[in-house]
Amino acid sequence: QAVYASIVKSQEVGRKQLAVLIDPDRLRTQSLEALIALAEQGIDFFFIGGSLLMDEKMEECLQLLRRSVPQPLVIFPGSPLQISAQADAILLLSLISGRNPDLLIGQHVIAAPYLKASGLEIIPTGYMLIDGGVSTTAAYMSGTQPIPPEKIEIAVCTAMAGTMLGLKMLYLDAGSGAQKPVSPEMIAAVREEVEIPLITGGGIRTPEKAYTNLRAGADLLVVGNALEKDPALLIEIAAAVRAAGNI
Ligand code: 1GP
Repeated sequence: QAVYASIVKSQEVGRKQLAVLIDPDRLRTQSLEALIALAEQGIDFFFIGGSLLMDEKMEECLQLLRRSVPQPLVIFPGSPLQISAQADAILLLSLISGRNPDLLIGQHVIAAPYLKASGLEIIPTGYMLIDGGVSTTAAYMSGTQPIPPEKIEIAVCTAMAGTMLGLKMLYLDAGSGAQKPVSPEMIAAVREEVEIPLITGGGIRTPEKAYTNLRAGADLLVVGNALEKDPALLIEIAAAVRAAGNI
């Protein structure tokens, strides 16, 4: 349980963490190479996955990362097709903001024997999609309705229920490429009621937003699109992540 243990340990000491999301479908080799070259600049994890994978690029991507960077590789799966023993861990997502039984238990049943055989560290994660102002691939592909951003109390109760069901982390996601990231008000309200590690992401494009959402109570920030477009932004985002921690 090395990945989860490191997230919990960071949370305990108030250190904030950064995961760079690599979506194998979207990423140009150039950006991946640039990110690899900057990997020492404050990346804690690489997350790999996407709501829709069009070809075999995921394995290639994992191979390249495994050869090139020391950080743990964590699968953020869009489907059971994205299980690979080349990674270190997988977020076993339960889409608790939605009411699609397939993404609450169905796909997990299909995946279970593969997950067991893979030897991956499995981190049961309550996944909450929050409406980010544009229709995201995640919302469309999951056939679920994201939580409206102003319905903070629904997000809080969903998070509480996820915790009571025994999930180990919560991921508040506005969806990849969201216009509006999850609001600091929603993050703070969820933080107030639950103790497990909180991940947030979706539409984070500036160090200021990274800082605000971590200060609001998230422990781990995920950034994808913005770094794919401009890998050099990593330096500023990583500095904001460090600054948001207590140490
Ligand atoms: C999406 O939270 C991640 O699931 C990352 O989103 O690509 O918008 O940074 P972005």
